[in-house]
Amino acid sequence: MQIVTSHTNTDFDALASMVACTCLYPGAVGILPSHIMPNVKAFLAIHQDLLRIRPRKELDLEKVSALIVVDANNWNRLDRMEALSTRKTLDIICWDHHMEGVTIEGTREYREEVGATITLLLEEIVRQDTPITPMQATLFLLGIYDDTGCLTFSSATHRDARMTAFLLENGADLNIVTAYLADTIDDSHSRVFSQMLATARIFEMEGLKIGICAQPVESGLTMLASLVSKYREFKGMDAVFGIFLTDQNKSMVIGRANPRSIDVGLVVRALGGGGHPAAGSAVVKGSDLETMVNRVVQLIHDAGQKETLVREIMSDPARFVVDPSLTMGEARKIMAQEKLPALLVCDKERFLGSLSGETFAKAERSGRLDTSVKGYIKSRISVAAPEDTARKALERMNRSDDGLLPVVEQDLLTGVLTRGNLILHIYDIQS
Ligand SMILES: [Mn+2]
Repeated sequence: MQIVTSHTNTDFDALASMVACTCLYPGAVGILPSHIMPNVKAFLAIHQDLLRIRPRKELDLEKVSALIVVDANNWNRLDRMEALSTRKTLDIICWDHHMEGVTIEGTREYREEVGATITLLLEEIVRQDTPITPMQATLFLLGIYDDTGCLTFSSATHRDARMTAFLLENGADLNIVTAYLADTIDDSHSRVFSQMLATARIFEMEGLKIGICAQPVESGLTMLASLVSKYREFKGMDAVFGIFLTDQNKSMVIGRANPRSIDVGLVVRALGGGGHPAAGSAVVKGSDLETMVNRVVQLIHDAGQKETLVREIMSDPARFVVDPSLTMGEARKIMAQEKLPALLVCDKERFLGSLSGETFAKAERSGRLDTSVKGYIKSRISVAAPEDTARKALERMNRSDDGLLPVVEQDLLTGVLTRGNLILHIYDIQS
């Protein structure tokens, strides 16, 4: 008998991947681990008869001739399958997206870094043109959404998104998907969350509100990243780091931040993990909670020091600059020709202020385009200094009507910060 199984605490990605295998491998029977996530249990309560899946307790290991393992790479994570690990002739196929800590060695391995294991199986379903029902499409979409936070986690890839489109084309029902995803937080998550609320350490750093939540959690508990995100939203923090001790000497560090605050990626990369300015995580071995908290706090301070400064991202202001001797008509022509959002008026290098499109419209309405720009210069405007942080400049930009910030140092115009500069910075694109 060929069986397909997955990890205990079975989540939707695991269940979806098992069911996909029953489509791809005719005759394969899904073996459901004894402990499954509550929302998966709720789904099965209605759908189980439609799926080729049996509970673990009905399985006789002696009868197993071939094994397919999905969404798991370690014998410890399966439900009492160790006896198979030493069976020499057993054919093992692995479909998985966990790259670290592999102990199950397959005869054939399909292990790739995508957001959900079901994505890899769906690509195979598309290749083989295997038909799927709308009910299966719905379950498969639950698998992708459950593992990728509805495609919002940084682990999500374009491949997961492409398979999401394929499932929607094949009748996946979003009403059912949301109904089952809504239940993904259970009692153990509530306990972790209350603990976060009660024990988090909160501190301020250069005007940023930062929280650190450190606690032991039961191993295998998923959704910790969502709890960190929820906590940050709930408390209105700029950045939050969750440090979760998952067993004796392993902790998971998860960071979530407003992209305009500190760079989470810098912190988690220093711990051997990965991520982006707004989200990232790392698994650290061999440290107790207190040591980890101190390390993370230190790294947050270091990351604060490495903030991008205005002078590193600003542009040369030359094309925005006009002389105060011009008339409004002449200045307006330059602005239109160069397609600029505003002009900066400088007497030599001394910055006097700006001229906006609105000002020109006003001058035109009153028939005063032939008068000097001097009377129209707006001097009370938002500016930035070269040593300001890009984060501070972003806030200033919210208050700028012109969509640009003159960079001024001791009355002299040294640069200009445009929306383009800030976009390149936020999206971390090298210009
Ligand atoms: Mn998974």
